[in-house]
Amino acid sequence: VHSYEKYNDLDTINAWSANIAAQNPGLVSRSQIGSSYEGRPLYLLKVGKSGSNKKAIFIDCGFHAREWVSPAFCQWFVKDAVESYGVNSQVTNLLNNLDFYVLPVMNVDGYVYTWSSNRMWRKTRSVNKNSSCIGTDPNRNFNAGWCTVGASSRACDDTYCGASPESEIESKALANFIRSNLSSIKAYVTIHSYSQMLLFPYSYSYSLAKDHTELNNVAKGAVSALTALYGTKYTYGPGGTTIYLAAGGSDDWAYDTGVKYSFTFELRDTGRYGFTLPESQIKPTCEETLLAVKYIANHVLNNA
Ligand code: 0X9
Ligand code: ZN
Repeated sequence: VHSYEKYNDLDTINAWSANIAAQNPGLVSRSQIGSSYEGRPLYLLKVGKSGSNKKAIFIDCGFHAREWVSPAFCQWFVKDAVESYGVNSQVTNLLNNLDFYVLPVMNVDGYVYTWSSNRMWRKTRSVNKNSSCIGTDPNRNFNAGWCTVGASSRACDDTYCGASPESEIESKALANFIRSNLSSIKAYVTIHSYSQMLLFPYSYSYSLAKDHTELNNVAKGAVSALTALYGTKYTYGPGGTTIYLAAGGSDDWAYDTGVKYSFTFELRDTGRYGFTLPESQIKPTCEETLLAVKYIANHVLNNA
């Protein structure tokens, strides 16, 4: 049975997404942007009041299979939208004027594998040529300095970049969707854990993004909104200097493809529990993160 304050398995998340779309027809719709390597559907929710020429924000969760609080956030985000629309003026304004595309679990095969076999699995579950090792790191698989730094060309490694950019069917589906909707998508937000950081381009080099000053200011405001709720400390800045150099990430790819407001969240915690964040922390983590995402969304609405 689905709960926003528990970790839900993929079947439960898929049933939830069908349900929340069915129960909120004027606000939420579900489509499929592709299928995973093992043949599972990649469902995408579109959240917003229908209107013409709306700007959109793309949010994904569950790139890395073991980062369970990430899909929990995507579910929480949609719940907050449907419960707050018409009740909270900020949310109502955001949903009247923006569409949010929410991909609750990007790496569905990996997520299922963390439930069935290995809680610490990170990568996809695709078979690699000339290796018995399975999977590619989906966040090393995008065409942004691909496999030049902070990524491995060895299939057995956790940061394997894959045979080529978008070799993974899940990366390709995501990239194709964003390419097809580039005229409306003004922001890209990808949710990971853990480290309590808000990152923006670049991570494939130390070069400053052309929009560095604005992105830094947005990140600063978003982090201060987040911290205001429970005092959770976040650092922010370009990925390369704030966490580490790592090429092939979806954030850098989205930015270089033309999505100016491109951010990676690393949610709680800083290592005490790490990927196995207790369920008791789902609610506070999601509530504080929501404030940061809404801060970014307001900036996009007013500036993009
Ligand atoms: O290494 C990653 O992919 C992310 N950290 S995690 O611990 N969740 O694996 C950070 C991604 C930052 N962005 C890029 N490297 N492009
Ligand atoms: Zn991650």
